[in-house]
Amino acid sequence: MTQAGTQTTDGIAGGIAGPLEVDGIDMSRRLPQGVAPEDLVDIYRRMVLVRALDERIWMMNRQGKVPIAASGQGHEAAQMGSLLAAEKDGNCFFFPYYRDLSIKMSGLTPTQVMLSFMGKAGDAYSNARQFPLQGADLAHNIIQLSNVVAASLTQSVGYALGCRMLGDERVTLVYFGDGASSQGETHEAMNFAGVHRLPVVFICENNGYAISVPQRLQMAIGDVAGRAEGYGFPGLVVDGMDLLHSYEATAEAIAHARREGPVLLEMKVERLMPHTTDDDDSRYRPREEVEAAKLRDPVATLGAYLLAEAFLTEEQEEEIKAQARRAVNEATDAADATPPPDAGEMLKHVYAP
Ligand SMILES: Cc1ncc(C[n+]2csc(CCOP(=O)(O)OP(=O)(O)O)c2C)c(N)n1
Repeated sequence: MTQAGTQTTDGIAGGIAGPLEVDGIDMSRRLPQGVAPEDLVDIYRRMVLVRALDERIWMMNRQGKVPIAASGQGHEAAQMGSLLAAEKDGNCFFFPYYRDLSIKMSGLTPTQVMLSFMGKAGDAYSNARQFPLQGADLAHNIIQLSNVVAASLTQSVGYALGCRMLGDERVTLVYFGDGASSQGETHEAMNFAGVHRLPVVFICENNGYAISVPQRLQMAIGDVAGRAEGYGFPGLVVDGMDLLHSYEATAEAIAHARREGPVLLEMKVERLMPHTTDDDDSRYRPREEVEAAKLRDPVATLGAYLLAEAFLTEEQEEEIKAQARRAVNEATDAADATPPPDAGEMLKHVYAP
């Protein structure tokens, strides 16, 4: 793959990489080893469902039924590509952040997602005690204790150290934004992980904004990946709008992390929506910029690729979208009809009985 300005085909060395290319060939147009067309169709199906849910959640916020949500629209290829790599590896643990619906969907039904966003009884993460989908889904190796920016980085490094002490070969994947990469806790986490060569893949989903603050006002460098050098491990820039780039980079990073220690992947993505449902991005983001970003929509890009490669017919693609619409409608109705948690349960797990 890539390395410190040079490109090699035998794994990660150290430093900053350019776009993921091998001998000048754009890897996004070549099926990676171990990935079958059916894998990509399955991932596309999941991406379409996540997008449909994300859009519905936003709509339900406008109807007053979802208190707050952070959309993952534009981040799906980075999230799904990394998830596919982790699923194929089979021994990974996830510390996602609030924008990572694709990661959390790996263990949830659409109805469970809607229950959580609508604050209803049965929310699998915290039974509606917390921000939607915050807490833990240990059955699917996922922890996101809060949305305190960068807090999960130190937790993830501690988790990775614990795995090492227990002799478990598990690799920890921790996800965060570009803004989080400027936080002090990120420094502590990366420094500690670098010193102890811990098996952690740091995945920065760089959408260029921390709420309304553009990247140039939060750091004096162009690539977050460059920070890795200061901690003594490789940092790679990845086209996070491209599923195959994201998959390949993460697959190599997981192998490297298990063998030699941490890797920082900076997945360059686009935030297609405002920061959260509470935000009005027209106050700080030119509309032309958002429109241009939408032309690079990662879900549409993957769909077009699958059609062009004849991995999918137009009828099958239509059916995938129709299935997603049905699933989201059913999930919305089911969650809407579910009561909130029993008020008498509010203090459960908070105070000792
Ligand atoms: C420690 C802390 N400071 C501030 C906030 C408020 N806050 C929530 S999200 C956010 C921006 C984070 O931006 P970034 O890390 O780039 O992720 P993005 O939301 O763009 O995906 C901020 C400042 C917070 N949640 N935690």
